[in-house]
Amino acid sequence: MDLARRFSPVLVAVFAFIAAVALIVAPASPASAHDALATSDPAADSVLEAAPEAITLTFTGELLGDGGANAVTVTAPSGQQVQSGAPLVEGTVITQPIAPDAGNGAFTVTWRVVSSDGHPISGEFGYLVEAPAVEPSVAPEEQVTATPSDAIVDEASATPSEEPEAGEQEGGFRLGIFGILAVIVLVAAIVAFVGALLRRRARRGEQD
Ligand SMILES: [Cu+2]
Repeated sequence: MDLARRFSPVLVAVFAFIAAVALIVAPASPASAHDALATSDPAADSVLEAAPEAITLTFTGELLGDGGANAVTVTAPSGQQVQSGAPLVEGTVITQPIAPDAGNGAFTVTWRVVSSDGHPISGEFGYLVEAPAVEPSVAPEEQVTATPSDAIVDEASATPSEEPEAGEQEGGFRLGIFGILAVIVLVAAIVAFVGALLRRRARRGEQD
């Protein structure tokens, strides 16, 4: 009993130190485990000679949820959304069919999916469709110069994806709280440890 009372502050200090280390290390791993878009078909900023039948996005981790939790919208140059039906989710891949008569021009793909760690991630990219005109009177060279590919680059850079930044901020804020907690626990651990040492030294002094 006396022994337990003497060593309990040391044990508390040791457990507090372990808890502090756990608090520092633990929140860092889920924050860095966010999945990302690995590849897409069509690729970002690509120029296509035919309108795609679907948008296929491949992520670095398995997607959670069904078509309701994960969404892909495709916006035509007119501003009209041309995605057709719900997306199909299979492991790391989500496929979103597109209406067949989407036409030419700069399209914007906006996606929002549930990462394998349960957090939503989102992003946006563009692609350009330059299908040859049906009329044979138009020269192919004219078509290329008539639709500058700069438009799609401007659109991609002008509308940065805000969602991932918000997620990073959230992660940073959470890390901040855990960091403060960890420092408090660490300080408490040091105080308890030093206190225990001083008490032991004082007792030894009494005995000598
Ligand atoms: Cu996450």
